[in-house]
Amino acid sequence: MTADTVFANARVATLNGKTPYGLIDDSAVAVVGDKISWVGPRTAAPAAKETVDCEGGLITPGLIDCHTHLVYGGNRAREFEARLKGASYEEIAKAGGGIISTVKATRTASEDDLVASALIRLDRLIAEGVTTIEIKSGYGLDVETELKMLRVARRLAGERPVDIQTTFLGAHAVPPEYTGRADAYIDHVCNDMLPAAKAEGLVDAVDGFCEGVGFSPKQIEQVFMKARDLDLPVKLHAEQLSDLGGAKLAARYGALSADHLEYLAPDDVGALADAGTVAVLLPGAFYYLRETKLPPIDALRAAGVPMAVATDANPGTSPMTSIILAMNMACTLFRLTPEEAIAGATREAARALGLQESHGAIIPGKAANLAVWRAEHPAELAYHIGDNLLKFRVYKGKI
Ligand code: DI6
Ligand code: FE
Repeated sequence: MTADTVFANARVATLNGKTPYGLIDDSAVAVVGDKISWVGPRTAAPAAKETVDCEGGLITPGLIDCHTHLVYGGNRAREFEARLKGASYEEIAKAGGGIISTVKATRTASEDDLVASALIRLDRLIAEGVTTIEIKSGYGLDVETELKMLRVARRLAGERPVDIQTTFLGAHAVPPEYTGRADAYIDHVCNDMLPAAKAEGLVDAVDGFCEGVGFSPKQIEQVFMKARDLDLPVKLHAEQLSDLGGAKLAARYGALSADHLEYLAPDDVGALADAGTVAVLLPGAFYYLRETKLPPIDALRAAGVPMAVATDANPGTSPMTSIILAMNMACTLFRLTPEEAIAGATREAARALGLQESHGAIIPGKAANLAVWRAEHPAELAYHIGDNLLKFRVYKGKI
């Protein structure tokens, strides 16, 4: 069959999971409609209506940022100052700052304001070859604002050529009007907020913050049970600042992912492996909080837990909009190999979103979302600091 477009004169890192990077030298990728139809040696490429010369560049799957809080009002530069003067993230949260200060700014922002500020951040990710991004709610913490955030996130997909997955994070923090009544707030999340978001068709997955400054495993389990009733997959911010056993709970509910995991006990790694839950590593937050406890990478690797890498783009703990820097930090700070870091922002990130059948690798039948780089070897993508080697991006078959 004649292809619509062949991207030729390239080295292709298919990330097919079979050989290192799934690398094919002197190769081409063919596209029909919005799907990849063929990949292989250039000389065997099918006929095409159009051929694009990649000038010897490197083709990878379009990058996937599988954990972000991209939609929010305001910023937390003053909190950054306070932390540099010695206040801890948890102290600031307990004093009503932190997440709650972003909640206040997000509640007062209009939908258009939130779209405009998120687009600036989204454009930075797109400029680095990102073609799929997950965006969480969690700075509304009331029905109206949680729905507003999710609507804004969905609207972004109409503003730019990018796939957006939305995650409901009502259980992110206790809002001021529920101070001292966390259980009552969780009831509100389960009985009102999540059903309303689901009814509007705004939810692809359900997340929570299982932490001393967030919610207990028992409270998170209420939310997970509700998600199960509503037939929604779950994921969890687990073991970021302390070990409450969140990852085990997530695994018990067959979570798509458990995220952060700095304080994960090596004994709990097996539960993630058995459940097929992806470990999403967020080195930007580790760096920004000057954390010193490393996630148990060797144990995760040895158990065969899939590892994804994401920005955690958020105003408090990771004001970062570079997936390339996240891949670099995953190598320098967490000692991932460049191959693991790149798989972490493509194939394994797709798995963390439940999109492994359709996204994250250059395999016929998958979405024709590609990134073409001014690079000879994929390790170059994780090697630079502050350099962006992107030549161009292909989304649904189109440059
Ligand atoms: N963990 C994080 O790193 C972000 N949320 C979470 O549960 C931080 C959110 C914030 O501080 O605004
Ligand atoms: Fe997060």
